[in-house]
Amino acid sequence: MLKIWGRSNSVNVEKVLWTCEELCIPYERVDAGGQFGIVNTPQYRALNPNGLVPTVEVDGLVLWESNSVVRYLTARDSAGELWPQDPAERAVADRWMDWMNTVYWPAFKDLFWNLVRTPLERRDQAAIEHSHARSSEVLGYLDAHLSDSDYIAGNQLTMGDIPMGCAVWRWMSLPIERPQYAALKSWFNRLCQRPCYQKTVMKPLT
Ligand SMILES: N[C@@H](CCC(=O)N[C@@H](CS)C(=O)NCC(=O)O)C(=O)O
Repeated sequence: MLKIWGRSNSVNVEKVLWTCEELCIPYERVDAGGQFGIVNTPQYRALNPNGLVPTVEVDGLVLWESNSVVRYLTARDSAGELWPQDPAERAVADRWMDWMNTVYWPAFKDLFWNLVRTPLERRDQAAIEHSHARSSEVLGYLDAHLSDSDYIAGNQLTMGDIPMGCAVWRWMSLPIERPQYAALKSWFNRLCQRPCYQKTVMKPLT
């Protein structure tokens, strides 16, 4: 059975959990990272030298980097559906998956960490404001992209929706002002209809 190490409130772990649920892949999850530790033990580092979550054991492989795990599982079990067969369509999905890790999350993480995981008296107001402004700006790029299609890589859910779907739940749940991004909101509402998204992503922020 697929084994996932990672606390369930990690955005990167959620990507894998949501994918497993969409594909009906049975899994065992072990709490690791954050308050659960484990990630600095020699045994864990032997699996994942980064000491980060998620780490996944499946098919005799040890995988890490959440987007790579999502790509592996969808290519294995969902070619032509969650994993687009068409290289051009797949490139669009890949692009927004990479964009989540390299542009959106770096822009957003200070806002999230300060408002959700930092006591009031220790919050960095300048970092909050900068992160709020920057994440609002870059989400406008995704909103513009979504004005042409129901999902990130066309008119059905693909792996391309998974990383930003996990991230956008956080953006929509924070007590902040949000620009009126109509296409982004409609896409988010579509995700919220999905039982697997409800189960793995739509949780109180911690
Ligand atoms: N690029 C990696 C990033 C992994 C990562 O930063 N994971 C965070 C949780 S979202 C982590 O392990 N933080 C340390 C911890 O939880 O102890 C991926 O996509 O898997």
